Amino acid sequence: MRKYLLKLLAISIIGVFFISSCEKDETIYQDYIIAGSITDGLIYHDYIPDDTLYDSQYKSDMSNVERDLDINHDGIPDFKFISNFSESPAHLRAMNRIIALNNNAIVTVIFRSDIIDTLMQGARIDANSNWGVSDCMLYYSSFIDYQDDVIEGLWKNVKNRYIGVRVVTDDNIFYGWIKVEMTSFYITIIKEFACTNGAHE
Ligand SMILES: [Ca+2]
Repeated sequence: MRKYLLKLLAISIIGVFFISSCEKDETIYQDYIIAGSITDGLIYHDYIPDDTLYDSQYKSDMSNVERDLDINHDGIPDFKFISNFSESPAHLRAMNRIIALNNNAIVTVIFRSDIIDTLMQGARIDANSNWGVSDCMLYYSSFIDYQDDVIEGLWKNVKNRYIGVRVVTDDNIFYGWIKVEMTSFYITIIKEFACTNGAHE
């Protein structure tokens, strides 16, 4: 009987530890973030309406639209979206890229440290993600005389995917995601973003 009670007690203790460790993972989110997660405790911003990076006034001249994002809401811009578009009878060029400012970084694909990955909802973003160079491409296409062309990037016509980001300050690291869509190959739409409250290293 005593042996049975001890066994029951041991199982109960393990159970309590297991449950509390699960709760911890769901509520703290210090060292990682899950793409698409808007759990309590995260810094979150929803664009209403969505922010469309498009200059409706462009004609044949170069059009340039920029946006600064302050992901961790500390008043310091963290990422700069840049959308260029130019067109003439002989050429067409569209470039949509993001600059990681200061010491911040963007999750890129393994084979190119300047091509932004298209993360699915539920993807984990943490220290082990593939962090790229500061100047990264969403999508770039250039056609000259409608013959030569350059195409780079993965975001053409992409919806419901996420950009993984990291903001590094003097004493904190913040992990975040940005939900972006691209209409056709040249219009970037920023929809929402979230960020941890800072992981003490
Ligand atoms: Ca900031």
